[in-house]
Parts: sequence; C-alpha cells; structure tokens
Amino acid sequence: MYDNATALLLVDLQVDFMPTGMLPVAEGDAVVPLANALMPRYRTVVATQDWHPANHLSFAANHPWRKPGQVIDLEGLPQVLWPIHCVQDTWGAEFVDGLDTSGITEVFQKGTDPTIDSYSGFYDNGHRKSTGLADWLRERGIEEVHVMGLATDYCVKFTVLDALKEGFRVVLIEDATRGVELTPGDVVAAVREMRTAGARIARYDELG
Ligand code: VGL
Ligand code: ZN
Repeated sequence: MYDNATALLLVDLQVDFMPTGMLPVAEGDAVVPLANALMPRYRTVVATQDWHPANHLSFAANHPWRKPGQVIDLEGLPQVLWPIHCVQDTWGAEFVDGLDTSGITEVFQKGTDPTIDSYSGFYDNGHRKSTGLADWLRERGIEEVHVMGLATDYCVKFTVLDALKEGFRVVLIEDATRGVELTPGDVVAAVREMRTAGARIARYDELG
C-alpha cells in the first residue's frame, strides 16, 4: 500500500482503444490486468474517460472529404483527425469489461466540447478549460501520481506533462502503457519527452 499522498491515474481504459475498438491501440488489452493488480495498492485511483459528443470535431467523419490521420487546423490548434470513438453513452466509451471498476475512486471525463480535443486528463489541448482534476488531487493531499493506460503518445503523454506542470511528482509505469504510433517512433519520442519534462520512468515490477 502506498502512502495517502500517492494516487494512481488510469488513462482511457475504454472499449474503443482495445485492439478490436474503433481507435485500436495494439496490445491495449495487455495493460488491463496490470491496472487491476495495481488499484488495491492506492487509496486514491482516478480514471479518465474520453467522452466525446457525436459531433466532435476531432472525428474525421465530421469533416467532408477528410480521413483519419490527416491533420487540420481546429480553432487555431493542429488537430489529428480520428475515427469516431468514445462517443458519450455508447459501448465504445465504456471502461473495458475486464477492468475492476470497483477500485476507481473518481472518474474524470474529457473531450466533451465539440470544438476542442482533450488528450490530457487535466486540461483541453488549448489549456483553455480545466477538468478540475488538479484541484481535486490537491484537496486530497496528493503529491505524486503514478500514470498508466492508453495511449502513450497521446492521452498518457499529455496527462503526464500537465501533471508535472501542476507540480505533482510523476511516475510513468511504462510497460502499463501502449501507444497509437501513427508514425513509427512516436512512442519512444513520447517517453523521452515525458522523461525530459521530469517524469520518472518505471516498470510495473519496479514499483514495489
Ligand atoms: C486518445 C486520440 C484521440 C487517447 C483519445 O486516449 O490517447 N487518442 N482521443
Ligand atoms: Zn478522443
């Protein structure tokens, strides 16, 4: 059991990010047993949930003639276009079946504004609106967060970078994450970026 100042952050362990989902992450299912094994060690477990309205502008389908993988300008920000995924109240947005959700203390949803994407669990991509997660953690005396989940090169990365900016110590549980890897090398680059920003990179079995 960790001390009360340490929280576990489970990023986007949702049906659509599983290998058979709408935005498949290779081996995304492999991290679910690690989440289940880790949860009992923490007093505070936060799960983020990508939670888009059907008209979300990160969906290629909502832009005529665009396809997934293309990058557009969305209200002044570069936006990768994705397949339709994690639509609110659909099966794809649910936590994966195998996840023991009874171990989750609180869920933070993101990506609800159709005009801006939100990879981080803390802020949207323009840092315009907060989800309230940082204050919620601080109110509970959390000083350190251990982060795992999907996807390493998007939501995990931006959650880790924002956690560091908010002043938390951050441990990335590297082998409990998997990436989208739109371009080969994206995952390695993302881990390097998190390390450079101040995250400790650890393996599941090093956590103790
Ligand atoms: C994610 C792309 C779009 C993620 C969410 O969870 O990493 N990636 N929406
Ligand atoms: Zn999304």
